Amino acid sequence: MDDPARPARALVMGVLNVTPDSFSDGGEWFEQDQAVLRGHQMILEGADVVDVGGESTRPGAAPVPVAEELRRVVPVVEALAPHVRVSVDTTKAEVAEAALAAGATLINDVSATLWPVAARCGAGWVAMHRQGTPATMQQAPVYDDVVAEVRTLLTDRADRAAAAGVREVWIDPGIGFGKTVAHNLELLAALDGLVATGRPVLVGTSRKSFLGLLAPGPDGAPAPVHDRLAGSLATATWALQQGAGMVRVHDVAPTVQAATLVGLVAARPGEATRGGAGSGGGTEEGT
Ligand code: HH2
Repeated sequence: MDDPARPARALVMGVLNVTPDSFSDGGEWFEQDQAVLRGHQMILEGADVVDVGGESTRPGAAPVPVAEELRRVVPVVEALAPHVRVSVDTTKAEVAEAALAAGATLINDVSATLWPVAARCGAGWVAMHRQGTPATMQQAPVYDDVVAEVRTLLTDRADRAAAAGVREVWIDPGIGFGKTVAHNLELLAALDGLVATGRPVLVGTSRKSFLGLLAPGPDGAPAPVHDRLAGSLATATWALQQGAGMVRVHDVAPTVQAATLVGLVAARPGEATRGGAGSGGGTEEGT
């Protein structure tokens, strides 16, 4: 471990939606000042990347015109980029280009089509898998083999991006994007197969609806969006343990804690059962 104050761990991408209608934080950071403050808060909480988005991708979300998306995203990117790595969550080439010019260095692309922009601008690129568009994607997602189809699409796009000259290419199975609960669970169970492709893997499960459906309250209703932290942390931890290089989350501080723990355990095979000499051992609060 190089720096004991900052142990090696996978990356945490904090979600910053400058939108009125995102599924879990819509309207919370729609004012630019509030968005920038939230970005700084996430930096203090340990976010490695802040992912700025100006268009919701939730099922049924209304499309946002380019000019409006630019208005939402660019000033926030400009304010945060001197302080943290910023990615732009967009499917529009114009918005990606403007955000890169404002200081972003990573395009988070849920359409998996913007690699030419990344190549032209020398930026990193995330290729996410989705079936359909926000208008239709959750109506009746169907796959013969969800794991194989997602892997094939992502490796194909990643290879094209690399051939076009993009040096940093992430792949993301797109949890919740045209997937049933069973599809999401299958993809999470098979994450090691995506990791084995050799591309760095990003996973976003944070607060998503399958977590609510899998954690119903006493009345049988799905857990509401702000009651999904346990599922978000459990699935982020699972993803990291399977070898994901980055998780995309709304709750940065607890995820950084979880990622740090995963990193510490992964770096010390055998130590846990030997009592952890030099690891701090127990504390006065107990073990
Ligand atoms: N999920 C959302 C948006 N962007 N990008 C990647 N790479 N992976 C994801 O899983 C992913 C993503 C949806 O979450 P959120 O941004 O909170 O909601 P909304 O799209 O409603 O703004």
